[in-house]
Amino acid sequence: MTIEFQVEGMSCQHCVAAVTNAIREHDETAQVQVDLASGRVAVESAQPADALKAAIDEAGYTVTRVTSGSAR
Ligand SMILES: [Cu+2]
Repeated sequence: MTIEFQVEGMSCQHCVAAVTNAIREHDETAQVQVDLASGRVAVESAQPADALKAAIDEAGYTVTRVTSGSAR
């Protein structure tokens, strides 16, 4: 399933890596795509959106919106 997060607080590639790693720590098989300019993080994962959101929160970033897409 593809889950899209709108994330606040990412300002550079370090933040992109931090968010990516936080998600990967939770699900090492997750595909993570971060668009720094828009703050959009697309995650391909079988994990529940809530758990992935919590991982992003714990990394110190704010998730303002979660959109779950259909399975690919
Ligand atoms: Cu940064």
